[in-house]
Amino acid sequence: MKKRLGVTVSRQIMDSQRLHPQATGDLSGLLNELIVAAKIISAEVNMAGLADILGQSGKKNIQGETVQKLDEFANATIKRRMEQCGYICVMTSEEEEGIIPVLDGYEGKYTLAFDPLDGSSNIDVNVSIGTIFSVHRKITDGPKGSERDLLQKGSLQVAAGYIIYGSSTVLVYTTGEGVHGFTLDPSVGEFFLSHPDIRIPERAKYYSVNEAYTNYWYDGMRKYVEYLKEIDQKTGRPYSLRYIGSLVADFHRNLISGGIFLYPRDRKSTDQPEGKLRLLYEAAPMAMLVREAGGLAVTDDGQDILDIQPVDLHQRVPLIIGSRFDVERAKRFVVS
Ligand code: P6P
Repeated sequence: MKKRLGVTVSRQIMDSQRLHPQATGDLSGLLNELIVAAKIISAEVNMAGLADILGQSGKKNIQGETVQKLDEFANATIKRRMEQCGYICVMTSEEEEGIIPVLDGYEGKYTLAFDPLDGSSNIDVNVSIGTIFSVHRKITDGPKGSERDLLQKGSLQVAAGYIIYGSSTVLVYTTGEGVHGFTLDPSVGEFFLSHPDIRIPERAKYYSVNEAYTNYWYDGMRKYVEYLKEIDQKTGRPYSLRYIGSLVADFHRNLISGGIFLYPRDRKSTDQPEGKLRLLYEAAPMAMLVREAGGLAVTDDGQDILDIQPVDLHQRVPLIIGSRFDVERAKRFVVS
């Protein structure tokens, strides 16, 4: 693909829409509304240090507003924007228990699942955090959306993506025609194409897992992670461990540089036996992105994340995701 300089994300969305003559423009509109929300959140995240300092004192921020917790702010920003955009019929947020309706008369043909600020525990230590989103088509009759419209397989997503608020704010998304990355130029408030047609390297350079939980893993997972520490015959060195503890940051690095991220089942846990990550807001959107970029995402039973039929808005799944060669090899260890 010829490198096109200065392409804005809005231009990319319109170009993609033109490839589908039957398109109504609703998906484009949905993405553009989400992008406005992302810009608002990005501005707030970048002020978080200052706002947070003021917030800790219980004072008002420099605009004289009451300081909100950033994840509450991000959640409210996306809800406020999307409930009246006219492109979705129902939403669900990682931050909220039940479904979130849209305003009467503003029902659209898509659904939205989102994690407004994943990794928010890292805000106070200035570690990258992110917003993750997943879009499906409405499948029930009538204008009102329902839980059934949200509980759809990841393979049926029409769009998925994330915005990572780090040293720069980067939007990465797919509508099923490749994965593209855009970097926000805050001086003009535009996302410009910076990572066209992202392909995850076939082989991982890094592995990302919280080794503090080693004693909670099943044998196959323990053996696999130990294997990664041996000298790799092909490269002559072991893998490097990189674990930030913020899924969007760990996933983004592995997507660009090649890596495998693992959040295994916990054989000792009673409340999180399936691990910590949620299917609708984290595993499924990341699985669509990685598949579109040439990678793979499975559970630690070897099941493709995209094939899982959700039964609960907040169900958790174990996740092995990243470079295809490495995920396939991990499956051979963990699938007993
Ligand atoms: P642990 C952040 O809280 C999060 O949901 C993901 O972003 C991240 O990958 C994971 O939890 C980290 O979990 O148990 O290693 O701290």
